[in-house]
Amino acid sequence: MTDNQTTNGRLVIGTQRYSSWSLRGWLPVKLAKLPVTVQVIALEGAGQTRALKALSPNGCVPYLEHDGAKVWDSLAIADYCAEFEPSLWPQERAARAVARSIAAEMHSGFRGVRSTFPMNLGRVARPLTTPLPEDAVKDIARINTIWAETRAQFGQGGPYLFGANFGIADAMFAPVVYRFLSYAVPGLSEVAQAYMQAVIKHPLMQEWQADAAQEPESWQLPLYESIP
Ligand SMILES: N[C@@H](CCC(=O)N[C@@H](CS)C(=O)NCC(=O)O)C(=O)O
Repeated sequence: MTDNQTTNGRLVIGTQRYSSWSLRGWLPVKLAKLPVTVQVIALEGAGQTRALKALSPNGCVPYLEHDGAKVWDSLAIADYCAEFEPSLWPQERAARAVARSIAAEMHSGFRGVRSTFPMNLGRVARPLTTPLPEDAVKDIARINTIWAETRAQFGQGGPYLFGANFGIADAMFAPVVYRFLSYAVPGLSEVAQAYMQAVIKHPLMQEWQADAAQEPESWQLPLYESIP
């Protein structure tokens, strides 16, 4: 959105340092250039943010209001954005089927990675001091496979999962990239390393990181900052 454009709604997100689901919703909204203002709510941790409970239908972020439509849940927001910017999904049917499948797989799974490596943009390449739980190891292997297979089959035209366009599938995995880099997660292939570098260099990822760095220190939560 440019400064002289009229806004037509809002996207509510949580603390950018931590809120992985917010990042998944914010990226498609930005890519589709929906003219909405972004409202950031400080998360209280462990799903207990009181300000959110009365604000969005499911008490969670991301939450989008746009031109009379209300959309909650990151994947629903992504799909809503694709109505305005169809290139958020690959054009070709079989590629689009894979993109939808891996986006859904990310959205509904990978609890091992999520709970072991909470997103924290303030943590830089610092491995956990404890052994990785088995479910996290399994998730890492599966993500490695998804990235390798998708890049090999559909990625020839550029550095992202489906080539030159950073799309919804990339947006769904974007927080995973931050998590893997923050915790210097071991066992990632060269393809995965190259993909992660391409993702963090994307201008919108740089914008998100810059915004997160501006957040007040008082928004930081010991729950996430004290992970050894
Ligand atoms: N499945 C939802 C998950 C959303 C979610 O759990 N968001 C977290 C923040 S990352 C949240 O709003 N938690 C509620 C809270 O902090 O009170 C989605 O895809 O949007």
